[in-house]
Amino acid sequence: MTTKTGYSICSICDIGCQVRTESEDGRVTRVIAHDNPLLAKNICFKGVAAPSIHNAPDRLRVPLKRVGERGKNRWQEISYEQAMDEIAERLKKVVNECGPEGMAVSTSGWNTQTTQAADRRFMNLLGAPNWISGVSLCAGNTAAINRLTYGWFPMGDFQNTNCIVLFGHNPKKHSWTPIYNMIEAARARGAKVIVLDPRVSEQAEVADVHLRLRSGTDAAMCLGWLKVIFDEGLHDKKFVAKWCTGFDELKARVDEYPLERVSAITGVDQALIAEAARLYATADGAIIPWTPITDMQISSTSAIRLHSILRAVTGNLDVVGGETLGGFNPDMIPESELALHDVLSDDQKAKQLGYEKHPAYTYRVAEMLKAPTEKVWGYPYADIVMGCHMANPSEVFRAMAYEDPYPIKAFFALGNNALMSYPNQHQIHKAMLNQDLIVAHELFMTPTAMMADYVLPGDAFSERNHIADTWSWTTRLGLSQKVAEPPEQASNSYQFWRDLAVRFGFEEWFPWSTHDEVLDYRLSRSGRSFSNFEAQGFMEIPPVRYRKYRKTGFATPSGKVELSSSVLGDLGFDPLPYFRPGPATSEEFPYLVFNGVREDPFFQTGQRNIKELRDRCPVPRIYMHPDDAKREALTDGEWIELQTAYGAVSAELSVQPNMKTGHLRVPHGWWYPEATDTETLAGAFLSSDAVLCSDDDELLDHEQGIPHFKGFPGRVVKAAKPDAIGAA
Ligand SMILES: Nc1nc2c(c(=O)[nH]1)N[C@H]1C(S)=C(S)[C@@H](COP(=O)(O)OP(=O)(O)OC[C@H]3O[C@@H](n4cnc5c(=O)[nH]c(N)nc54)[C@H](O)[C@@H]3O)O[C@H]1N2
Ligand SMILES: Nc1nc2c(c(=O)[nH]1)N[C@H]1C(S)=C(S)[C@@H](COP(=O)(O)OP(=O)(O)OC[C@H]3O[C@@H](n4cnc5c(=O)[nH]c(N)nc54)[C@H](O)[C@@H]3O)O[C@H]1N2
Ligand code: SF4
Ligand SMILES: [Mo]
Repeated sequence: MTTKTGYSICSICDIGCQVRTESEDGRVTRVIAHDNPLLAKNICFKGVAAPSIHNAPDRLRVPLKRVGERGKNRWQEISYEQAMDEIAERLKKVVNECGPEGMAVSTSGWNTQTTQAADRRFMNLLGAPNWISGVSLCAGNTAAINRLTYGWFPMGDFQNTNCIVLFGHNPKKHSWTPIYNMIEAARARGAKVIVLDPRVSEQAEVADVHLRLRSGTDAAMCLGWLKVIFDEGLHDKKFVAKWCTGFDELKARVDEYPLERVSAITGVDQALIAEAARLYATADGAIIPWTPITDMQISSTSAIRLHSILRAVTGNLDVVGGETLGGFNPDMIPESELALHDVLSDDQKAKQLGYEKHPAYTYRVAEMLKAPTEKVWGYPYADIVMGCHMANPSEVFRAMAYEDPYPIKAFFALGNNALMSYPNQHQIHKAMLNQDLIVAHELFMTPTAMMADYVLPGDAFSERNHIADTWSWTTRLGLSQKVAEPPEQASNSYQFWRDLAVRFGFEEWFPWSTHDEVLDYRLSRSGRSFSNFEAQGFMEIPPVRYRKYRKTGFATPSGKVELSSSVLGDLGFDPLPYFRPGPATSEEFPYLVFNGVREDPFFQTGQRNIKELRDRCPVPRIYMHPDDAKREALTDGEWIELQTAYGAVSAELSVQPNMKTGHLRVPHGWWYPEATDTETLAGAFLSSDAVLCSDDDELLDHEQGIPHFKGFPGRVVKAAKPDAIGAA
């Protein structure tokens, strides 16, 4: 028997813990804690379950070609080579008929790990601008908006901070474990924690200050904090005077938000708002860690900008205990370079959907930030958290469904359950039905894969080498080693794009014939290869350098922190942050619904097919306060339907005293792999939050085109458990 042990970057969820992985005869057998005591706690039960996931009996092992009607789950097994030949031919036909903009790609990249920007590289060579990603709703868009204020996306210094502000963000022991551990450690050192959450979440329960704001009102709350900070002179006046532009304009805007108004919008007591603002501003080292909550609101751009403005005006930027602007790791060639963004012509960039109406993370802004980005960070483009210059997903699905403003006829989903991972699932479904070619690259037969023409099996993290670079968010590099063998016909995502590129005559642009060769290339600037890296250790963290802007300025057009954004102003948007309310509740839809509260056993739409995880949470649950349940005559544990003007979700009712009255929580990502019913696509139309929200332009964040998932109107009714769900 051959046994192997290696370091792995777990990709079951996107926080990427480094763990130890063991295999026997090419099959992964165990995932265990790190051998370094500082990292040993960074593991959760999903990571431990990775062998069950990677060895699952329903794991895809052979390329499949659709034989039945689209979405009916009938397949023929074919070889990888045949699949790639046919995909290339069909894509060429689409490109001939529609132009390269007639192709769209959706990926998250968290889990496939291995793309190395080969998707962007291929698309840029082809002239295809319509790349979208789940990071449009999660961190990628935060990165793009942070760049407008100070040119990078900072990371909090958890080790040294005195105050942590969690805008809803609720890491738990089995949900983003490393962040949970860092918060616990900071708390143990005496750091204060402020939580803003409508619910008494796990983090709120132990917080120093808990602001139970109404869902969807974060931007107003931040404006209230700034009002207190400016009125009481708690801002860092020297830093503001020397390094910020637009202070007077910002102050005038903030004056429009006296605490009476902020309290009326958020539902939080004025004194408590002021207490929290003072605690944050006077902490001598405070952080607002990234949160997905403000990534998914109608005022998303303003809310993200307000976080960045709070960091800057309180002097927490690039200082010990505050938030550091990392820049690129000089030892690793960044994806920003590998992507070849300069090869895509200006004309094709301008065809990127979203460019006109919702440009904040499209190429349009990337071009505006090119010169300062190159000056400060050494590269013209900064792909931070993969995002920053992508198309607007809603516009892409509209073009796929209605061929407006032009047709998109080929769609690729790699490691991304696209059908359920954006707003307006009905439109995405319609979009998929109108395609000439859909390719899914997956570990399992998801609802998205069921809609494909070709389903290609991917490899899993135990089956490949990798160096995780946190997608340029930080400068840390982590080692991941292959200990197991992938299924024979499986590919990693780099291989997929390279094999397609070769079929398009782009071989000279892809001189690295395997993923391992790309890793060697990416390390070559430090004179090393992958094997040198693994021989040296499991992780590299370059020393942090503070206040780098003193030498370089900030990577914005003015070189300063732009409290009033010149880029937003030049694009015709309000350059100052503001609060915009979400759609109002009514007699018909009296509750404010928010999605999220991630379930410990699953990552997003995944793992419902893994028994040991599903047993921990067999069905989706909607949370409601006991007073609301009483009024609706509903009892804990019965099946209900949550309805909005756009769709409905079936789930079990969970009556919870820690909910805020008038609010409902709907989980994300539920489908039922055990359901054989293709009418609902294995239950994808029974309990998915993606059916609940519209993505009509007037309901999107103006600047980015982001939907409002936190605080939209809905109601609940009694309903039978849907038959398709079966015995689970
Ligand atoms: N409606 C709605 N949409 C959302 C959200 C929401 O709350 N509601 N949340 C947003 C957020 S926060 C995020 S982070 C994104 C997440 O969006 P995604 O990153 O797409 O997350 P998943 O739903 O887990 O889908 C990932 C898929 O990749 C597959 N996979 C896993 N590992 C590999 C691999 O190594 N190779 C390949 N080829 N495939 C692999 C899994 O089987 C799974 O089907 O969704 C966003 N979209
Ligand atoms: N086990 C597990 N862990 C995960 C994931 C997973 O799928 N499973 N997903 C990972 C990913 S990709 C992400 S993005 C994170 C997401 O996880 P979190 O950052 O924790 O975010 P959510 O789970 O969406 O919601 C967190 C809190 O936000 C509150 N909330 C709802 N609406 C609002 C609002 O409008 N304002 C404020 N301030 N608070 C509000 C909710 O009450 C809830 O307590 O989790 C990560 N961790
Ligand atoms: S928190 Fe769990 S699932 Fe996520 S990377 Fe760490 S071990 Fe893996
Ligand atoms: Mo996320």
